[in-house]
Amino acid sequence: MLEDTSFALHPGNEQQSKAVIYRDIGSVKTYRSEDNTYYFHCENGYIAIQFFTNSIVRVVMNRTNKPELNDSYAVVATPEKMDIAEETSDEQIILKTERLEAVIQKKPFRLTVNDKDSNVLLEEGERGMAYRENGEVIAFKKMNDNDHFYGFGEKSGHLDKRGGKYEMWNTDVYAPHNPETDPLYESIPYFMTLRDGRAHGVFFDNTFRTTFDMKSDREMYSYKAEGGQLDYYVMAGPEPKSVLEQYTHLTGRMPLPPKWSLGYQQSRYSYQSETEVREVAENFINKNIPIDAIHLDIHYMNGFRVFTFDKEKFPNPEQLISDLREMGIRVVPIVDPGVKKDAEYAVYQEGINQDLFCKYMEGDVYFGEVWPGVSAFPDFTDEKVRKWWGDKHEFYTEIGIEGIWNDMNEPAVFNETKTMDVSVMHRNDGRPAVHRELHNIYGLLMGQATYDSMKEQLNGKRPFLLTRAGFSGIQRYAAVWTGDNRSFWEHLQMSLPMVMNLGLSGIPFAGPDVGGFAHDTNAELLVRWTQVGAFTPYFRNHSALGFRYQEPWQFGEKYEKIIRKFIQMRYKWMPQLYSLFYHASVSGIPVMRPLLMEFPEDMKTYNLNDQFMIGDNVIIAPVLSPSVTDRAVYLPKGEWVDMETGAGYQGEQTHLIHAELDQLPIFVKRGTAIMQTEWTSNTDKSPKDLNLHVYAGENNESYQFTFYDDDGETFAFENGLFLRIAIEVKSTADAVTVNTAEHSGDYLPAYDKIKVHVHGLDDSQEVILNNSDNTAISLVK
Ligand code: MIG
Repeated sequence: MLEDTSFALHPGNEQQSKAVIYRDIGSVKTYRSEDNTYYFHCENGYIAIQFFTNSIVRVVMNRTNKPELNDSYAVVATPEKMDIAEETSDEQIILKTERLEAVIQKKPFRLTVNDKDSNVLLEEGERGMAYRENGEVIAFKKMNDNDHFYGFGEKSGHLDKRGGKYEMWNTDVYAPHNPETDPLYESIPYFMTLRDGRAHGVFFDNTFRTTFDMKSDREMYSYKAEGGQLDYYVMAGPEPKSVLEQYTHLTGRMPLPPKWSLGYQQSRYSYQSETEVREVAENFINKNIPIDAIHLDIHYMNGFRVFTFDKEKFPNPEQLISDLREMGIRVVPIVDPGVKKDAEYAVYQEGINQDLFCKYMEGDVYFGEVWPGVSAFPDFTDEKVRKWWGDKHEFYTEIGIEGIWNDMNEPAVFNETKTMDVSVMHRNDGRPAVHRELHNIYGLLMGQATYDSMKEQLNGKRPFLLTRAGFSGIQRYAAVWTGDNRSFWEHLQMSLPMVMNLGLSGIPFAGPDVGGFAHDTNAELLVRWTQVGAFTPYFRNHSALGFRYQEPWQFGEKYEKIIRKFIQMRYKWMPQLYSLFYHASVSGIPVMRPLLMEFPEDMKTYNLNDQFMIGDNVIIAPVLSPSVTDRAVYLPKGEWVDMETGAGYQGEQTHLIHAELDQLPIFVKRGTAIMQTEWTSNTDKSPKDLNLHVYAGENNESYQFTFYDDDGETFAFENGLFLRIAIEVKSTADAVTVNTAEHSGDYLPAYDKIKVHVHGLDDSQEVILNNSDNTAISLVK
């Protein structure tokens, strides 16, 4: 109790902070190379430097043995063949690829990584790579005055992570997410440094509890882990976008999600019966509010047993699901990992009889308390268990379910430590290891088990998975929602940098609970949050038991009307958003971007928390505070148009923008274009026409955007059933030219024309449309 009062700051508490003594790796004794890898035997341990691609180099320190290079859960790429130039002298060894160079000083071992022009990316000083006898491994790097840090996955606080200390240990945090609340549910031990317009990345591939200290020392930062190897990758950039491409080359990219998962989703902890779910669905239809999915939280189950339905409240789930499906709505049930200890429950019986649960070394099953009461936990580190768990999902897919929501997969357990006993011994596909080592990948492997099996079961349809916990690579399986936020304006504010940093961490499909999960939301907050949600990659309204319901109509006509407008707006933007999701799936470059991603030269964008971009030409500047109808908007280089008013604004300036409660400031860059359509009540319905909105400029620059579409629900696009149109816009003093020269793919959409709307045309400008000949789609003015 007293810890919550000023007593916590008792003057007697002050302690001299003792400097921790690390053992430095020491000088190089011998070294040799093998393919792309250089092995160094140093005085106090071993180091390997492995060139992965021309622009990615991996560094591994092992205290006692030759580094192990083949046991990552996160990395899916393999090293490429390349030429490495070597220069050696008594003092140093220089290794060069086309895009970067590693300079190794031998006495003691110190590593500098430079780009191809010898600009320093990562540099060691007095301290380098080191460890402690307790197993801790650490890397110290010089911090430049102009370094700004991003990424680190799901963190509270501001966009620029300089000056903070971040821990990776997947944790269920219901307590309010404050600026210093850390860690949260996801562990992405990765960051990007932006320095004077150039970017590089570091991925620390270690599943133990890791800590990134970007705060304690002004000249140095460090990253460390409680155990394992010091194993990290340096990505050369130099643009923020190329860092993302490099990082997702290593850890994989989001598969193209089904279109419906980009639509609006409604959730509640919990809709308690079929009747209630049907009512919610009907309300959306009757009120002309588009919707694509309704989520079922834990009350659908029989006593919270996974893979069951409560027979009284959900007597006919198959009927419910097919009826909703006819209305264009999918049902997404929650699946938690905990399996109730119940001798009469088949899933538990199978788990015990087939030996599938997490156990102690001595053979006892680990039990922990979660919703169903005392429960056992599948050991997802075992191939056999992943298969079993995945197969269990036939229970859902057989009745028409295409989306699953994984919660509590940190794993969360109701006890002091909030998780499983760290001494539980996981099977780990034949290389047993304790939970302390594998905790952070529990959610990732549950995701893998779920996604892979659903993909098999859905006969060619794309599955959708939503997860709370994850590790680097989770984007290969799931979208991420940011857990238990609250209905606070501060949490709306914080959701922007949080989702932007998730995007910078390779996870483009993310979003917060719109409206806030815990606490009672209010009309104004729900409206402003829905405006933001319409543009966050993942768009779901969810709220908690015991608090106000927050479906779009809960605050009366006036607010319902505004909320409807913005959910409909989401659907108008669907062609543009889907194209951006496609781009993210092939490049890793996120849909929702901080401005610094497009304007890395502009320091004003380095910590811009309250604005974001959709793609490379649209800036969203939402109102994020109560009673506010005017806000400052910073517009970077270029000329910008307010989409609603048509007013033009000069870039590299801050403008005061007015936005009533029913308005969301959106700016499009002149000389560019966006693809929209009329809204539909869900993504099943194909739009009749597409609308290409071109914003005339006079800059003589040409703008390119690849529009992408396909059937939205199968993998047929992998066999050529897609439509790709290279759109080119060029504005000069006397003409705006729109060209769709290049079409590819065999997908034939329901629409056959693209209406071109040119905004802000000058009297002296004419519009020239250059249609491609070989297309079923024509451009019309
Ligand atoms: O806190 O399943 O973050 O979205 O509604 C209880 C009940 C466990 C936590 C999730 C939340 C979900 C809730 N769950």
